[in-house]
Amino acid sequence: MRPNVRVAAVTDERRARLRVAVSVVGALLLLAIVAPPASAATCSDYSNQAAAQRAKDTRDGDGDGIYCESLPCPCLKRLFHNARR
Ligand SMILES: [Ca+2]
Repeated sequence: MRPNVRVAAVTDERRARLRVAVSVVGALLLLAIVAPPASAATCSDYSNQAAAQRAKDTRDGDGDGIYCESLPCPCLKRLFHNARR
């Protein structure tokens, strides 16, 4: 009887380790999906709107395709809008 109890304990321990491993992998996958890309910049990384527009790596809050609208010119806003029309 003793060997069977020992085998059962080892199996439970392996299951517990497997659950932990699956949980860790799941958490890492969730982070990879939810986390913003590491290369994302902020508007403060650029000295003017044109530079931010060329890079296109900042967040465009209103989704109009024009990045960092509050930055000073030179600007590419006009060129961008003319190109879309
Ligand atoms: Ca915008």
